[in-house]
Amino acid sequence: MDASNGSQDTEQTLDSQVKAFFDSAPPLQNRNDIIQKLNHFIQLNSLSSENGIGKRIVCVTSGGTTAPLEQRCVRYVDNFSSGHRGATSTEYLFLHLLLFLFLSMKLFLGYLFGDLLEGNEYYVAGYVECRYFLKAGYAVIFLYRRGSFQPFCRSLPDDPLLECFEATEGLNIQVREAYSKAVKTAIVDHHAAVDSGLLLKLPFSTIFEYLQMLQIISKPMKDIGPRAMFYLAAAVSDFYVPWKDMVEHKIQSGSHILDVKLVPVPKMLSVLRKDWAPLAFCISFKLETDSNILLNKARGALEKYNMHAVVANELSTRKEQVVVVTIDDKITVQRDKSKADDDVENPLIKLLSQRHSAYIEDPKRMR
Ligand code: PAZ
Repeated sequence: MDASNGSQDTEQTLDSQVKAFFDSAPPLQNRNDIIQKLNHFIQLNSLSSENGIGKRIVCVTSGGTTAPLEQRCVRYVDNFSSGHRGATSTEYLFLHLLLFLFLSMKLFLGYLFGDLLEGNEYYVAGYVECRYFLKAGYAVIFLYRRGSFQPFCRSLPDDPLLECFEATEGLNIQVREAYSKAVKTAIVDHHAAVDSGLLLKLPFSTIFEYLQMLQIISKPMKDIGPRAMFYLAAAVSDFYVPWKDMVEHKIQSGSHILDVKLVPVPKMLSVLRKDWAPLAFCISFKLETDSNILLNKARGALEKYNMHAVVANELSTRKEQVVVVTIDDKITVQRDKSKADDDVENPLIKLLSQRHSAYIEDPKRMR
């Protein structure tokens, strides 16, 4: 068999594995609702631009998928991911945007009260800055694991309702002083992002839900070409029990051995890149616990799935440092340790959004 036949066979195997996965997956309960919200979101953000081209839209995936062991699921295989990476990255994707809104206001005021303020200079400066931040701003589809970290809510304690609020003597509810800043940020920034149509949050739990939703999202994302970005930080199950092989009822504890056969999840990153949204800018993540193999594995994923970049991270240092692996670069990105509240996602998003800009200008140059 020659090499081309070999790769055709592999593609056919992958295609049939993908088909088998989706054919046997339990249908998404709120499929139509998701499609409707998504289309509305993408339409809104595709139109809203000063040059008529539309905003960049990123799908951030966050948290871990579960692999159920029973159809009426009581037990499942899970992984450690907290969703911190996805939630934090989303905030930094917006940071540019909040600045943009601020500058828009400045622009508007400059226009109205140009003479009273600093005249045309003020207006022109605002306009130039606006254009810059419009370029950097993203609308975000946040595909997240139910119960994982949420954008703008990272500083809240584990049990926010009970820990952040207290009853006064008159039985009114008030925010505890210690949490007033965190609560204000969570409410104001989160609602501002959602209400202005710039943040769409879609929750998943199982690997079946996650992959069906990713496929649904990629359809309208395909239409916006290189302005679409996938930032795939979710920890996706490598193995699962196909729905048709799964027992219906709770597995009984009588036997000494739990005999469950898990099979590999089809490699959807290839399908996303090749078929679902071939022009989108695609970033995947690679996590390892052994730093000696991390960069080779990341490089392998970059080539195998034809990603534009793979972010390599090691479990114990993942909040301090990551390495962005591209076809011709390995860039170490670190949190600014001199600032207590800096996150590694701050320089990471800056770098990736610059790379995305270069890609939009010339998609062929970057692959
Ligand atoms: O969710 P979190 O902040 O606790 O961890 C983030 C992460 C390590 C899951 C992410 O950076 C990552 O590497 N995701 C891909 C994991 C993988 O499948 O290799």
